[in-house]
This record gives sequence, C-alpha cells and structure tokens, in this order.
Amino acid sequence: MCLVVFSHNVSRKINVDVITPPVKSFFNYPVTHLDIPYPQRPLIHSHRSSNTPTMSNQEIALFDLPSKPPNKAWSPNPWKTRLALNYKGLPYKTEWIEYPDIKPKFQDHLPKADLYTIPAVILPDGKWVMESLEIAKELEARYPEPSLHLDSPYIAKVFEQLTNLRKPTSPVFIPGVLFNILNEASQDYFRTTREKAVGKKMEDFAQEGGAPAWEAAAPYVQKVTALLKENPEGPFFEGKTVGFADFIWGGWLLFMGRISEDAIAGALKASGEPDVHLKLLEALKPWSERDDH
Ligand SMILES: N[C@@H](CCC(=O)N[C@@H](CS)C(=O)NCC(=O)O)C(=O)O
Repeated sequence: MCLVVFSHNVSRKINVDVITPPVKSFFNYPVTHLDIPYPQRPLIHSHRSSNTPTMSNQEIALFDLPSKPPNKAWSPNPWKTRLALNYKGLPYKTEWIEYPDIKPKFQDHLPKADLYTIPAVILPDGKWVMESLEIAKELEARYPEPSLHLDSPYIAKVFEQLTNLRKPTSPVFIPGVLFNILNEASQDYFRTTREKAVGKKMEDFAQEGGAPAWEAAAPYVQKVTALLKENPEGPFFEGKTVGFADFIWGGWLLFMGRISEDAIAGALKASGEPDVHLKLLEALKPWSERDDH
C-alpha cells in the first residue's frame, strides 16, 4: 500500500452551522435503540454539570463501548470522536461503558433525552457533550488546529450515504455486534432493544445478511467510492486534506472490519473499487492506531 502525504494545516473559514442534520426517518424501524449515524434530535446535547468530578489536568474523558477481549474500539460513532481526538493530538482517556450503564451514568449530567448515546465526552472544564457531530463542533471551537474542516460539503454527502446504507446493512451489523463484539454485560440489553426494533430474533435477522445484503447496499457504497474519487489526488474526500468526512466514513469501514472479515470484504467488494477505500484506511492509520485506551 503506498503511503500518502497528508496536509492538515490548510486553514479555512469554519461555519459549523451549515451542517444541518437531514432529519428524516430513514427506516421503518423506530429510531430509538438503533445506532443512528446522524443526529436525529435537535436537542442541545451538552451540559456543564455541577456533579462532574473535577479534573485536575487538561485531559478529556471519552465514553466508548468496550468489546470482548482484547478490548478495542469498534463502534462507528465513537470512532469519529476518537479519530478527531487523535488527529488533534488532544490528551484524553477512554471511559469504557457497557450499554446498560449509559443512561444511569449520563442522565444526571446531560439534558433529558429519550436515549443517551455513545460517544460522549467530558471536557477539561467539566462540560459534558453528547452526539458525535456536536462533539466535533465543540472540539473544533476549542482546539481549532488542525482543523476538522467541518464546512466540507462531503460531510453531508457521506451522512446521506450512511443513512441509505443503514437498512440494507443492518442484518450484517446488528447481529454482528451482538454475536461477535459485545461483552456479556451488554448482550441482553442489545438483544432486547434491537429485536424490538427490527421485529425479529437476532438469529433470524442474521440470515438476511451476506451477499444479498451487500447487493442491496452496493449502490450506496459505490456513491461513496465516487465521492472519494472526485478529488483524484486522494486519498481523502478533499484530496490531500483530511477532515471529519474521512473520520465518518473511516469509522464505518473500521466498524465493518470489527464485525467480521466477511463484513469488510462485503463492503469493499460492494464499493466496486476496494483500493480507494483501502487507501483511505491506510492514510487514517496515524489516527486509528490508538484504539484500546
Ligand atoms: N447520532 C448519534 C448516534 C450515537 C449512537 O447511536 N450511539 C449508539 C452506539 S454507536 C448508542 O450509544 N446507543 C445507545 C443505546 O442503544 O442504548 C451520534 O452521532 O453520536
């Protein structure tokens, strides 16, 4: 794999307000308890809690979901935050938290929500922020360099394809998370909530995965391939400039890689041009290598 030259010091005017969530119900499934790739709720997901333990240094706390041993990051939404923190070179520690513990841990520190989700961060001044895009905006405002390029039009374009991909790939990744990734502490919670959401036993839902799922997903993965090729010097959406759009798509590819070898192979094959995506993953390595603490 050839090595790529990145430039992350191109500075641009950032207008984070242009990133408006395409709020829509893209599924027949209820949106609660599904891992939503885009913020669905226009709530303010941040709060400075008086109960927050005082942090004695400048470290950020990142809440992430653990996996079976060896414990490593897997979930696509916290991957976006982790990649952003690694890219900005910010000191942070990971607070691993199992699904059933999220609500009890979060509810006293964040505004009331129907569903408390990972990622969330506690910033050095004690402010809690939930929702990966909100966290990205907050990090960008506090630590502007190197920039996440939150004004990139590719962010909305990638989100659009992830939204399209969600339904066809869910028989691959929902059972995959349950059977291949989660610790026992999260399994009952995940099975119950997801079986309710999809209306099927996980074992039955898993039968809908494999080749037919990837055939249905292929047009959307290929749209991402086309987006990645728009700036042919690559390997990032914006050519040689890495940004949050790359972390969103890279997080999804890393997630597929954690689901199973078949899942990442299916995704790459569906893309029509595996090399384009493999080059992106290779170029993201400086920020994806830290995945276990
Ligand atoms: N829009 C949110 C989605 C986050 C999300 O769905 N997180 C999942 C894990 S990837 C979660 O924490 N779900 C909690 C639950 O199902 O109870 C974001 O971008 O941060």
